[in-house]
Amino acid sequence: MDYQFLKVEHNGGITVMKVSAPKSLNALNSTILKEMDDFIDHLDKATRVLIITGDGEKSFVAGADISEMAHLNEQEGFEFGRLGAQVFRKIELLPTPVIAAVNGFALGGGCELAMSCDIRIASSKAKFGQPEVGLGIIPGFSGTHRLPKLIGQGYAKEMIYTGKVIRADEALRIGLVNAVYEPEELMDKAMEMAQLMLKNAPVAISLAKQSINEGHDLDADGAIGLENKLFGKCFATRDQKEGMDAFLNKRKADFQGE
Ligand code: CO8
Repeated sequence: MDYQFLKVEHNGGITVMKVSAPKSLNALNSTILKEMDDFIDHLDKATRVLIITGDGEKSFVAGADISEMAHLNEQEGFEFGRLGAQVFRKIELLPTPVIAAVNGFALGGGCELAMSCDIRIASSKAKFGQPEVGLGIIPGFSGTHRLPKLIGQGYAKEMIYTGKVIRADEALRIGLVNAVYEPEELMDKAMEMAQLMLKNAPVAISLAKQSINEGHDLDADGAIGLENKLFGKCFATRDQKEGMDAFLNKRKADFQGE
């Protein structure tokens, strides 16, 4: 399907989705959020890794669209927030791994989009922040939930209360991103990481993702029990038979994702 604000490319099992609204530095309006929702719902079955990035050289996503939010009332604000939060939750729950390649501004809803992905890597020019309180609102696409989970309450509260914008090296230091690369290297590095994932068993990666995501919200016994159940499930897959047979016979595994 063709989208007005998303550019989608498929490359082997890797799909790249670029947010593309150059006039507003890729700020998210409700049309873009609905397009993303549709894109996630219809994600090509052949996709084994999704990379999300921003179009252009300056911005990943410069937040939710302030011109759209400016005149919302309480109910409309609630609904706009819910739309973004639901789309980002769908991204988080995708069975495939999702890499955010943060190529520039990741502010407000942009930082929240990156946080709904499994892994964030950034260009040295990227800038991160949750500047919402400066606009009289709070992070509304699940930033108050995900930021403290990722970087701890102290740093999250500092970022959210001050609204300050931090550089990529600071984002690396506090664990908001995994790695920082020169801007021209960023997409190659994202593809390289995706290629490493493609070598492995897709169902096992999905189950590992489920175990990490769901286990995080459980107590120790619950999380260990969940992992145990999902570990058992691996033995019902062909990929487990294939992976172990390949190892024992000193050949390369040919995983089918079954
Ligand atoms: N929304 C709408 N338009 C935007 C946005 C945005 N978030 N960001 C940039 N733009 C527009 C600018 O208005 C400008 O448009 P125009 O050319 O028509 O004047 C164009 O993009 C280029 O921007 P600048 O000229 O400002 O470019 P600079 O390089 O000078 O500055 C910045 C870049 C620093 C990124 C600056 O544009 C900026 O501060 N943008 C706003 C960043 C921001 O505050 N983001 C958070 C928004 S709030 C949010 O995301 C809340 C999420 C939860 C919502 C819950 C809903 C209830």
